[in-house]
This record gives sequence, C-alpha cells and structure tokens, in this order.
Amino acid sequence: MKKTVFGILVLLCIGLCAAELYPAGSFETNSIKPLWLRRNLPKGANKADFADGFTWKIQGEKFLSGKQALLLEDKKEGCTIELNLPAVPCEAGKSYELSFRYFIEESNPKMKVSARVILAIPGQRGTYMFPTGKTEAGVWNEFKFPFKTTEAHKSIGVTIWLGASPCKVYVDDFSLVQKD
Ligand SMILES: [Ca+2]
Repeated sequence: MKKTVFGILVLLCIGLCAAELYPAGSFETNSIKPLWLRRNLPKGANKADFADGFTWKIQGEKFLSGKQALLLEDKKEGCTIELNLPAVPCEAGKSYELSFRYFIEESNPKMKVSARVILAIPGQRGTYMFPTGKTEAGVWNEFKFPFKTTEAHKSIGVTIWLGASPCKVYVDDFSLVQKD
C-alpha cells in the first residue's frame, strides 16, 4: 500500500513538474505547428535547379510512438533540412531538455544531425549552444540535450539541421520540456 501511494505521488510530481513546451511532437495530428521547416540550398546554388526534390509529410508507415511520425526527404544533393521551433518564454534557473528520435532511412557520407539552442537575453547576444547527434542509419537514434537557464535568460529558441541531402529521415517524439 505504501509503495502504491509513493508511486502515485512520484507520477503526480512528474506530471506536475515536467512541462512539455511542444505538445504536438509525436505528430499524431496532421499539423506540425508551431514547428516550421526550411530547406537550405548549397552555397551559390541556382534556385531554379532546386524547385523540387524536397518533401515532408506526417505519415503512418514508420513511427516510434502513437501511429504517426514526420517524414522528411530531400532528393537533391547538398541541401540541409532545417526544423525550427519558435522561441518560447523560459523560467530562470530551471532544467530543460530538448529531445527527439530520428530514423535515417537514406543518407550520404556527409550526413550530419545538429542543433542550435539559443537562450535569449534581451539587449545582448544570449547563450548559443550547438549539440550534435549520431548518424547511424536504420535505427531510431535518440537526440537528447539537457541544459539550464539562468536569471538572464528569457526565452529558448531551437533549430535542428539534417543533411546534407540526399536524405530520407523519419522524426518522432520531438520534445522541449521543462524538467523542474
Ligand atoms: Ca508519433
């Protein structure tokens, strides 16, 4: 009985203490908002040559949780797929964690998975962090980046880069969570 009560209290605390800042990250609805995507072309590229080749969709053929995941695909060479999470307000002196899972189905030897986390400070440059992830193909890789805010930080902005293309990557369980 004591164990059960303790278990319930622990679950309650996790539920109350951890705040998910991107609830749509399992891609179970047909919208990725407020996440938005951009395709970066190779330096000096002729835009007309890259009018097509990049697609994204929420699909149900391959996923990690629920029944759906985001599929990103770029068939042209040398592009980088960019995922942006608009800046969200943060609290001072708290622990946060950016995480997502990704399955690289097709890639080239130049494949990289990297991110930029900006902790903004009004009127100043802020804190910039650049974590990277594994590029193992054919498995659900885990990207996990814990960080802490200070009194000066007012918001968190996240950008993820996948590439260079050609590549085909499934993304699921995208999360930005306040841990305490
Ligand atoms: Ca999912």
